[in-house]
Amino acid sequence: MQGQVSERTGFLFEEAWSDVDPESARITAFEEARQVNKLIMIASESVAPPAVRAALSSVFTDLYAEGYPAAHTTHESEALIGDIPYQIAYHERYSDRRYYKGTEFADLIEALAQNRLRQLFAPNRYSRNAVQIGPDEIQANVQPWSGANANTAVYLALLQPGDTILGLNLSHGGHLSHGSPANLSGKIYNVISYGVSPETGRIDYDQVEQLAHEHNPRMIVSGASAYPWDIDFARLRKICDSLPRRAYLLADVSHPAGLVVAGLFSNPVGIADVTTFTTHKTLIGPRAAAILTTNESIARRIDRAVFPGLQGGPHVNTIAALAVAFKIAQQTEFDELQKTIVANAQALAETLARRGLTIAYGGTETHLLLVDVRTIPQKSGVPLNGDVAARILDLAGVVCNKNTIAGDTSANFPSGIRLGTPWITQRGLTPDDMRTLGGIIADVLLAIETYPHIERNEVAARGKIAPEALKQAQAAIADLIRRRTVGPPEPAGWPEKYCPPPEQIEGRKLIEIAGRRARAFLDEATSGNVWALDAGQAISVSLFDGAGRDLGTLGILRRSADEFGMDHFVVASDAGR
Ligand code: DSN
Repeated sequence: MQGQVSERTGFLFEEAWSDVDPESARITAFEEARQVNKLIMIASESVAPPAVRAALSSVFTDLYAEGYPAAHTTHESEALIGDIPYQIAYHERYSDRRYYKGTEFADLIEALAQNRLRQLFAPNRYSRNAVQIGPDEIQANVQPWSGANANTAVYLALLQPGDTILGLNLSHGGHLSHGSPANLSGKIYNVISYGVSPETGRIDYDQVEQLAHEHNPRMIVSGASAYPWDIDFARLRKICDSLPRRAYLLADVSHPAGLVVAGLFSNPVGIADVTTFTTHKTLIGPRAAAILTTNESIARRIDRAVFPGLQGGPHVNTIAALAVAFKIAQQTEFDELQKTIVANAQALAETLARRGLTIAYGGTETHLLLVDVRTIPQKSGVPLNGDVAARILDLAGVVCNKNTIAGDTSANFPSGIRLGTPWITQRGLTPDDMRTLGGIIADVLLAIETYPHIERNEVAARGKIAPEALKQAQAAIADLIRRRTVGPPEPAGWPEKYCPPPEQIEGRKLIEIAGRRARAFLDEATSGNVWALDAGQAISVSLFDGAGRDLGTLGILRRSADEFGMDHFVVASDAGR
């Protein structure tokens, strides 16, 4: 049936995904199972609701729509945007600002997304915000493909190459696109970094002020990727305004955007010249970004910088998904979700601190926290690093990322791990569950033993955990997921997902061990000279545990290498061991 013209539509390639491409469908099914069977605590990730995903795979993916919607639609009410006879009559008479025809509905979907976004971020939604700005005073661009693009477009709109910008140091929780030397922003502009005060664990606003007066930046970039506190945009605004040549203030609220919408994080709109954010973190939308400003002239420059300055055609399907996500974010349940996200992060931080772990920056008032794993005492004297900690937590069923914290010099082996609560809160976990989860995470982190390993003439810190401790944590996570989370049922085939269970022959378990390092592994792990085995040969070896206790004998048979050149061995062991 593959490649045949469909009788239904007359198109080619109309088969189901798993028929047209079983390989990619299978990989995706495993990813689906992973998302159900692990607790995902990557602070920048969340679950896009099915309606958002449906919009992403809608027919809007088929379009080119370079340009922007007709000017009149961008400030019309939602009811008028949805008045199709009126809109089409208008379009037929005046057309629009796009370079291609066929974009009349793309115009409407983009206008809808812009309209909803302006409503969501109007600071006067919440009385706690000092600035009173209504939706009509906000200009929104919803075309950036992602966060780094949004920030780059703002730089392109407002700066000249070589201009000085002030941004939060990457290792203190800043973002690549805020002036890291590895990013375009760090190559084109003269970057001065500010940091977090070791005394307060908060951004050192006095240092920002002092650096600003010393270097006269054209822009102060605020916002962070791995920093747990609210940001004082008003103070930064004052610093910008106090300079001889008033600096622009950019607020990148990618991480807390959902919290801003729910009134749980300061809203920079109307204080900062420009606000940027991604839409797939706490905002639980599709992978994309948006730019807001209350200044019309800046808005025009930003529109030109996004297109044609930086990007070509917008991803209209993503814009449709943004419209859906912004509708979802208008609901009171969304505000409740954001409140629980923060309460969960705080309960988790408290639990971990009670178990003696060091919470970097002293706590959290947002959706994320950082644990300084280097401070966990180690018998070997080799400090634990975030890379090893995150890898072992992943094996236990908790997915997080290694992260630099203030004072770190290596991004590969930083001192911290970052834990975020959006995804697990969406799955229904509560602050009570955080106490259980915090206990499991602490058990794992405290059970890791480091050891030194020589790598390229340097001592690298490796880590290991006793199998019993790991198994206990895996079982506790699985139990928590089963008992306490909502979401799709466990997909079939899990947990025998990656490899089949061992075969049994005459009371012995047969385990296949294969791969590039299979030979080195078996040689290292057992008493036999596995290197000397030819294909078809077998030996009997002994196996010892960490304390040198004899675990019994194993038979090892070397098989022929497979088509990829990987070694294959069959290991026969006593069942039950
Ligand atoms: N990489 C994202 C994060 O995890 O914070 C930011 O772009």
